[in-house]
Amino acid sequence: MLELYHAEPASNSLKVLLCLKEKGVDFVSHLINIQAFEQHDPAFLEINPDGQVPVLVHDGTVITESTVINEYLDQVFPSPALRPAAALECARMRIFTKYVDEYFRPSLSQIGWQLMIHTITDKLSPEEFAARLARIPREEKREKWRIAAAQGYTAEQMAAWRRTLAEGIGKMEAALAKGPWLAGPHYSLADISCFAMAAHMPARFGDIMSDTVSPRVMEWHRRMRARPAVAAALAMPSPLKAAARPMRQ
Ligand SMILES: N[C@@H](CCC(=O)N[C@@H](CS)C(=O)NCC(=O)O)C(=O)O
Repeated sequence: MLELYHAEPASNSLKVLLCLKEKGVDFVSHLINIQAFEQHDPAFLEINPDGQVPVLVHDGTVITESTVINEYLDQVFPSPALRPAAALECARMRIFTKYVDEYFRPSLSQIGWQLMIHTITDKLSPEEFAARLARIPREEKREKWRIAAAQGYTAEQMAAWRRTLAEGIGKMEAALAKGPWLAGPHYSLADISCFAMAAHMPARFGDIMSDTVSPRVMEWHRRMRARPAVAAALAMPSPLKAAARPMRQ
């Protein structure tokens, strides 16, 4: 049996949902509401002591890290293949998934955190917030929550993270000049990783991703959204949409 603990269909959770939907395998979905801090509940920490989603549980065995989960799924459910058979194309795929994990996703996450954290913390008293912070197992996550909720990040930090996003979109634009998909001729985990991060960027970062600045990426984005698996993943339940709280700019 496959079970996925995930948040709304965005970022790392969307990455694994896209892979599962592409494979067409059945799984039990456990929606973890990050806005309600459910990822730090003791019952969830027993599954993943890092207090993060997504988490795959396959026949009782826990697998963490979205990129690793997707490679695992591709090995266990080989059809349709999402890792190119050719060595060079597979290397290009991994360069994208590594770039997303090391640079693109952390930058997007820091910016997103700054913009949305007050929609969460405004509902809590300082004491309640301190109690929430104390439950976060990872030091760097505790710091991220604490700084964003208190003084916020500096304009220089925000600008540097935005530059990384622009750099990533630039890398995608360059790759799509050479082939229909990011790693080359075949749809792969590179497309899945990048789309999971860029899915909502045209609406929120129009200066970085638009028909004017990144026409090939936008055309790819439309092709991605037209895939039934992508539409199905994006249609998964979302506590954020349900709450429909505006982000602070
Ligand atoms: N490297 C991990 C990162 C996981 C991660 O940061 N997940 C976020 C959601 S996209 C999360 O659980 N955040 C809540 C928290 O850390 O409190 C992966 O790729 O799976």
